[in-house]
This record gives sequence, structure tokens and C-alpha cells, in this order.
Amino acid sequence: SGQINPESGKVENSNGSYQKRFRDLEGLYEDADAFQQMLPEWSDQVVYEVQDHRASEQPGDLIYGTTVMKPGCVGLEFFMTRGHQHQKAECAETYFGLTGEGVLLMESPEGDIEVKEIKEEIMVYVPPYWIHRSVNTGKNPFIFLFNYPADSGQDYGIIERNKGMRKRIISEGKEGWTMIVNEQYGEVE
Ligand code: M6P
Ligand code: ZN
Repeated sequence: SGQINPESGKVENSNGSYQKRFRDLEGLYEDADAFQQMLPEWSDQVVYEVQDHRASEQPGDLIYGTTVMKPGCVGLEFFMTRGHQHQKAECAETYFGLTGEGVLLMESPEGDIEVKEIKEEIMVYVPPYWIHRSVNTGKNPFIFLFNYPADSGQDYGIIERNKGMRKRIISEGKEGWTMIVNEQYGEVE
């Protein structure tokens, strides 16, 4: 067992972590010009950090941890994770909000879309096969807990090949968010 700090996302007994810096996220956002304009100042800054606890990678085991995501936008589009489908696509996942607010954008293999708001004490379930990505729609760090099967893995290729997910989450008005069509989706080079 171990403590999880809801304000920092620190996982007391984590045995792995990684950070995604702004420069690592090129190509994710619709507004490539806005990305380039932010790059000099933002390049080294951490957009999100994952800390997890992995007991083993045996089927039946679980990985748990936290994601901490900074607030911000590239153009109108909120900071988000790369997003993935599980490599073992039949594996589900849960998220539990700790601090801040955001959404989980989910897309089924048939192209159905679900957007679930996550904030403190809200639990969200990602069904098997659904592609998922988290988005910080707030003005503060967005911190949540996750749990998924230890042998699930992540497949990033599906989002890369499709040029993203079918929808994007952008800011609207002062505090709000809205979903728009990803115009680049499925584009062929
Ligand atoms: C969540 C979990 C992790 C994932 C992380 C970052 O915390 O779903 O499995 O690694 O988000 O997302 P991504 O792997 O898409 O960059
Ligand atoms: Zn996942």
C-alpha cells in the first residue's frame, strides 16, 4: 500500500515514471503554427507526467498510478495526452479524478464518441477496445488516478495512422469546452 497525494499526484511507492515535454507533442494539435510559436518558450516544459506502480506484467495483475497534466492550450485546443488503444485491446481501464478538471475523450472502433467529464471524486470507465485520451479543460493542473491490466500495453499507432481521433476538444467562452470535428482525421499523405 502507499499514499497518493491528490494535490501533487505523487504516488508514494511508484516504481516508474515518465514525462512528456511540449516538444515531444508535435503533430498532436490541429494548429501547427500556434505550436511553433509556443515552442521556444515551452519546449522543455513538462505538459504531463505519469507515475505508476507495477507489481508485475503478469496477466491478472494491475498497474495503477497518476497522471498530472498542466493547464494550457495550443491555439484553442487544450493540452492532452497522446492517447492510445490498448495493445491487448480487450483490456479496460478506470480513471478517478483527484484535482482539477478535464475530460476523457473516448472513441469506439465503430466510431462512436463518448466524452466524460472528470473532476475530484468522479470515476470514469473506459470499456474494452475504446481509444482514449485525457484533456485538461481547466485552469489548474488536472490530476487523476488510473488502473489497468498489467499486460494491456499501449498502441499509439492507431492514432498516428488516423491523424488523431475523430473529434477534438477546444476551449469555448471563458471556462467552457466544446467538441469539434478533427478535419485532419483519416487524411492520406
Ligand atoms: C493515463 C493512463 C496511462 C497512460 C497515461 C498517458 O495515465 O491511461 O496508461 O500512459 O494516461 O497517456 P498516453 O500513454 O496516451 O500518453
Ligand atoms: Zn489506457
